This record gives sequence, structure tokens and C-alpha cells, in this order.
Amino acid sequence: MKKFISLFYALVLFAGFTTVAKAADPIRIPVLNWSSQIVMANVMAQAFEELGYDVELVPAESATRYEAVRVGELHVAHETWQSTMAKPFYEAMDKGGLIDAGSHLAPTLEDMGVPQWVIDENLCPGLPNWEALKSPECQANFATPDSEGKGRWLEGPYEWHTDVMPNRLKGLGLDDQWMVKFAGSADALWAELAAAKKEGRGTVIFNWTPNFTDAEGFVFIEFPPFYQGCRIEDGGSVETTGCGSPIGWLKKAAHIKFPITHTSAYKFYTKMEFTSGNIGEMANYVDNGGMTHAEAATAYIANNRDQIDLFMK
Ligand code: TMO
Repeated sequence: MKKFISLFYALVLFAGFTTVAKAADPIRIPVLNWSSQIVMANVMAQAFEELGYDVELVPAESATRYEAVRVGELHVAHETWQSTMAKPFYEAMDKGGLIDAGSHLAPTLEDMGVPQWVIDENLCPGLPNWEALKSPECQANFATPDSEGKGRWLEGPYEWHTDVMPNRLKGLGLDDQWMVKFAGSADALWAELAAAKKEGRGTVIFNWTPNFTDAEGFVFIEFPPFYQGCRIEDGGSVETTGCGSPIGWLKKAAHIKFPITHTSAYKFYTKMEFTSGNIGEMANYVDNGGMTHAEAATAYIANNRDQIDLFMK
């Protein structure tokens, strides 16, 4: 009996060691700098941990993370926005090592726009048509102390889309009347929304949908239609780069070996299709609710347990 028991313990120990060996290869999930992306990273982390995996949340940068997924430094890029990330996504796929793990159930748009109340107060008559921006009376309502008398567009951090918006203004022939300022963070965009509302002044900011701002109402400016190649970085010229952003997909990328090395996590990941409402909810917990990203993920899972269970089946 004693011998049997020690054999039993030896087996338990052995099983313990194999678990430790598995734990040595955590699933590496990138963390960027807008709320839904970070909350979704935490939702996945908590779900993967439930499935028995170790997880590492890795600070990453928007465009370069596709090369990191390709070479396996990261296992996933779970919020891949067509308008601003399709290029590095397809380039990494073309080189080999990155696979398409499907799409969320959310059409996306990333572009400049105004909060609904700017339309209601008629601070720029003719919006959302972009040609309304030509009017000097409109511009004056969007000037700030740092805008040299021009109307101001507050873009996101420079690393998100680099020169797309300054080029947009040139392409539209508006660069003498409007200027672009880059925000230091997503939080600076939301602070600007709140400040402009309080001061009753106009504001044009970069924003996206799905986002927490969908609930209060945000109106995207209607620019000349996007087509493949209109932007400078896609081979376009100053004549074509006034084009707006596409209404696009929201995809999930994975490292090519992820299905083999972390099979049940990969299965979860391919089934994981969030709706626009889901993604707005994730951002809202942080940007309106003041939760940490980890708290928001826990709240999201608690509020959507059936959905998470379906992804786990
Ligand atoms: C990538 N983003 C959703 C912030 O536009």
C-alpha cells in the first residue's frame, strides 16, 4: 500500500511537472492604448486562464505588432481595424507566419467627427458633409489657443495613423484653414470632448466605432469616398488623399503555430466574435465607469457569461 501511495505521489508530481512545462509557454497578448483593446486583452487572458493556460499581457505598438505575431513573439492581434491596420496585417501574412483567425461581428469606422451636440447647436452648418469645413464662420468655432487662428482637428496619438490626417487636409485643400494636433493618448480625446462640451465650443476629434461614445451620439464627417490606393502611403497623390476612411472589418490575427501549441485557446479565439455592442460595453466600463481594465474584463465576463461559455465549447 505504501509503495502504491508513493507511486501515486510520483504520478501526481510528474503531472505537476508537465503542467509547469506547459506554463513555461504563456500566451502572449498585446496591450495597446485604447480601452476596448485592453479590456478585450484582459477578457481573453481571464478566459485562457480558466482554460488552464498561463498568459502574459505584453505592451505593444499598433503597426509593428503584426511582425511580432508573424515571428511568434505575440500569439494574437485580437483587434485588427481594417482602416488603419490592414496593410501591416497583410504584409505579415504575405511573408508567412500570421494567419487570419476570423472577424468580430462589428463593422468599423475610424475617422474625424464631432459630438452630436455640435450638430444640434449648428456650430458648423452643413456638417456632416465635409464641404461645410470650408466656411470661415465654421472654422472660427473650432479654433483653440494653440491652432494659429485655424480650425483644429484633434487626432489620436501620432503612431496610430501617422500623416493620414495632415495629408487629408492637404488633399481637401483645407490646410490653410485647418490644422492637425496629435493627442498624447486616447484619454486626451475624451478630455477634449468633455472640455468642449463644458465650454460650449466646437471640437473635431478622431474617434471610432464601436466605442463607448456610440451611446451618447458621435457624428463622423462624410469625406470623399475611400478607395484602395487613394491614400499617400498606398500609392495615392495629393489629388486623391482627401479620401475618407473605409467602413471596414474588425479581424483577429494569430501566429501560425498558435492552433498547435495552444489548441483550446485557439478554438476559443476563433469562436470569439464580439458585436459592436459588446465592444462598446468593454470600453464603457473604463471610460465612463472608471474601472481598471482587469476589473472591466471581470465585469464583462460576469455580464456575458453565456457568450463566454459558448466560445469555450
Ligand atoms: C485603432 N483605433 C480603434 C484607436 O482607431
